[in-house]
Amino acid sequence: MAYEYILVEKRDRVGLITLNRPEALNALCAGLIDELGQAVALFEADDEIGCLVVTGSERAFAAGADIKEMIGKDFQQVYREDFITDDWEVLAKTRKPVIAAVAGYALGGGCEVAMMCDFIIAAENAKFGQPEITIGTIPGAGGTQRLTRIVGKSKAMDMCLTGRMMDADEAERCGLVSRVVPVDKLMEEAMAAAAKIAGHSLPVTMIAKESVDRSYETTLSEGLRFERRVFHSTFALDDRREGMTAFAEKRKADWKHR
Ligand code: CO8
Repeated sequence: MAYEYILVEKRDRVGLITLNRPEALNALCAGLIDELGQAVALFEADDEIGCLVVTGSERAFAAGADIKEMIGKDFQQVYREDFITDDWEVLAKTRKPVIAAVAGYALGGGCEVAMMCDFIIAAENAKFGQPEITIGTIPGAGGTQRLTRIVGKSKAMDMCLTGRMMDADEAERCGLVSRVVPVDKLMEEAMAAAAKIAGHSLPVTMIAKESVDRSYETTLSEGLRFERRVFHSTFALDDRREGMTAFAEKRKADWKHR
């Protein structure tokens, strides 16, 4: 499929999506979001893919929603359109794991898209921020909600009210990113992590992701109950028997479901 704003590639069992609108620092125009949704849906349905990676350029993961596209909109229009429709949530809804590999700016909607992924690997030059307040609005795709759950109230308030950027080290300290690597190692690290994930049993991987995600939506006791039930459900899979047998026989597991 030919895309205008993204590049899409399959490497082994990893689906790589590169945001590719360099003239606007990958600002997330409607066309880009639409294409991102299409690419994610195709990888989600593709049995040869076990993990996705979303990245941008060395200069920018994405500098936010496209401000120029938003200038002319009024309340009536954004409300009726439910602007930032479900198209924007496509990464958050994907059942296969998604890694965000972030170099450069991840601002506004860019930071929000990164947070929709399952975890973020950042290059040393990454800069995260929710600068919407500086252009007279507020985050609209998770910047006040996901960010607060990830980094806590104080840091989220700081980011959303001042509009300042945080660098990769600060992002790692507060748990926004899982690892920080040199810029020239970002893709190697992200693709290796994705390949490792894609090398596991796919249903077990999806169950693990669903269980972690559940912790954001429920109480601890309900979450623990959910975890135990889905843990039990892995015992219905050939892959659970194969994984444990392979360990006992000191050999590599030969997964049936990938
Ligand atoms: N939208 C549109 N164009 C942009 C954006 C953007 N968010 N960011 C950068 N660009 C464009 C610039 O206009 C410029 O284009 P041109 O060359 O035609 O003038 C080009 O990209 C390069 O940018 P700069 O010249 O500004 O580059 P600098 O290196 O000087 O600065 C910055 C880089 C600091 C990243 C700067 O570009 C900047 O501040 N960008 C805007 C950041 C921002 O405010 N982002 C938040 C946007 S609002 C938002 O995301 C709300 C999300 C709500 C959910 C989604 C709803 C759809």
